[in-house]
Amino acid sequence: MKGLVTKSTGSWYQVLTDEGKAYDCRIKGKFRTKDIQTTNPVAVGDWVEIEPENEPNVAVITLLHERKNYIIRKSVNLSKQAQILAANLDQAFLVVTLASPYTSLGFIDRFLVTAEAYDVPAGLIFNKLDLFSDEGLEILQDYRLLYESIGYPCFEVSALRKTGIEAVSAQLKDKVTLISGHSGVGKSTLINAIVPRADLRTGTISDWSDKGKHTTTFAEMIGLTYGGSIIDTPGIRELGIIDIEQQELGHYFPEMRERMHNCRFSNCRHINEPGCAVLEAVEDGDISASRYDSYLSIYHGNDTRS
Ligand SMILES: Nc1nc2c(ncn2[C@@H]2O[C@H](COP(=O)(O)OP(=O)(O)OP(=O)(O)O)[C@@H](O)[C@H]2O)c(=O)[nH]1
Ligand SMILES: [Mg+2]
Ligand SMILES: [Zn+2]
Repeated sequence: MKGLVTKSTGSWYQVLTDEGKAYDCRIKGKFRTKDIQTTNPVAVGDWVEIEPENEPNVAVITLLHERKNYIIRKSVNLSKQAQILAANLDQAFLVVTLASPYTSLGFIDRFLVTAEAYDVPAGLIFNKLDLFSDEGLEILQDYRLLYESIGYPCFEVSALRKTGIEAVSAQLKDKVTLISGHSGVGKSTLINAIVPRADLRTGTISDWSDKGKHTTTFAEMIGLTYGGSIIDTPGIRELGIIDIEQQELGHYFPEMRERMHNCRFSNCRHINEPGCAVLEAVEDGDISASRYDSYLSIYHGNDTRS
């Protein structure tokens, strides 16, 4: 029987079959993702084959269907291991807050690079607008201009006050969407604002001051009545990038990608080469210094800082 993985706790998976029946499943056998060692062989969004067990609504996952794409990150402690956040995505949004907690530009860029590398269209949702000072709103406009000019859709919301929600909802129609971001940025609060019946557990005020505390502990897919689905995930503290060669990194920065064919050398690393079109654009301010800093940071392997 074919089914869709809608929830994953790490050891148990909830699988929804085409007939709309939900099964609690365990995995049987070995599942591999290319040559990458993953902590979770099966992820939310995966299509799998299941075989029902003797108990009602219990089954085993026997086969993993090929993925269209996925978002993956290096595990924080086990450097050889990777974690698949979700699979078969139409788009991925990073929920960003500029205070409580702070999301750095480096973190945003690592998320966008990962999405580019794994062929998932990405965008940014700036949350907690109700907390922004005038100065904060100005910084926000700078960020928004920067990322929209590169081609990433940006949204501004207050999940708590339920402002700006309609525009996000419209963007989700008929698509499978991953929601990611640091713990406490308001991912579950936002999804509750979009889908009230989801009734996801959200943090209390004291929770987010402690970045180590996660309110959401497993990934879960929630269907939208108007078509499509949205995936809530546990907060991530660090976003380690795996599996990207230094030589291909520039391709995952769209503003570099569109200029690098003008570099004098075809194997230009865009670091100190003469006639580098990317460096020229950085000097002219056509490529933002923060984006270029992120490029250098990932290039040199300083890629796990939050
Ligand atoms: N002021 C304000 N607070 C918000 C907003 N959205 C969420 N919060 C608060 O931020 C805290 C964390 O919200 P959650 O939705 O649990 O955050 P999360 O991103 O799901 O966190 P994890 O599940 O730990 O990854 C809660 O206290 C929310 O009430 C907002 O728009 N404005
Ligand atoms: Mg949550
Ligand atoms: Zn170059």
